[in-house]
Amino acid sequence: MSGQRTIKFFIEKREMECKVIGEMRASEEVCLLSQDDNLLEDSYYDEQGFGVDLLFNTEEHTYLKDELEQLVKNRLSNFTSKSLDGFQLERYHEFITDEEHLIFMSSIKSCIDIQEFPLDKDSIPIRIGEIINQKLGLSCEGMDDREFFCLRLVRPQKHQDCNPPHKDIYIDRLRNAVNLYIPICGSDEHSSLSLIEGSHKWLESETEVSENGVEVNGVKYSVPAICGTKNDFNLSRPNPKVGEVLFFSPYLIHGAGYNFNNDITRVSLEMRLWKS
Ligand SMILES: O=C(O)CCC(=O)C(=O)O
Ligand SMILES: [Fe+2]
Repeated sequence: MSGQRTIKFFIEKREMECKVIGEMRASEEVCLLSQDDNLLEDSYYDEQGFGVDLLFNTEEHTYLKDELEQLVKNRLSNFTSKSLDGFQLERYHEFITDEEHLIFMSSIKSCIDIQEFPLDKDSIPIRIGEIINQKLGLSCEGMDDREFFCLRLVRPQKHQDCNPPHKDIYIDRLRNAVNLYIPICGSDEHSSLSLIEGSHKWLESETEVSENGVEVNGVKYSVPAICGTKNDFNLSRPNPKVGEVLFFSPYLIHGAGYNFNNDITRVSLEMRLWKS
């Protein structure tokens, strides 16, 4: 099926609509997770597909935020026409126009080299590995062992800043991993990443999936969108607090982390770990 249509789902009981333009693809009666590494299988979190736990103390979090603020400010100076005096991450949306934001985001889409990560990068796979009982690392063969982290800046009330509900694993190189969502600022019950508990174990035939390159609310995405489910299409927001991490299976339906706040940008880090 092709053409334009409106998909509907709920985020914490709030009804959302997205305009989707693109082809749908056939889906099989198979659970993709059962063919790959399930990094949560030896943990308490296997059934729900995600968990929240402590990652940084207050001092580490403050340092991380300050350093990322400086990193964004330095990079932003090449993209925005506005003065960056008094720049703060949570006020990012005041320092950039719509057009400049989309260009800036596509410039950091391929993510930032791990050398620029402000804290000890190796402590992260160790800590998550302890929680889920795995030996983990930041590098993956499918990515030429390149190690990186990604930054997400989601402006308030701008629905084009967010990806639609999706599973990362439709992109081959993102399979076999565990994903991390690390809140930096502005991440709360109205803006943090949403997901469908347990959906990592659904059969493909239980969802309606678009082809790659689908357009959602006027923006093209490289990852296919989940456009419908046979089960309830209800997403929830686990809402990790400052200093915590949300770790989740990339086979889980997630995304649609719209920022419903009025005046604060949500900034979060995205990292992926694989078996090492
Ligand atoms: O933070 C978001 O809104 C999206 C994150 C995401 O899709 C991911 O980490 O794979
Ligand atoms: Fe994702």
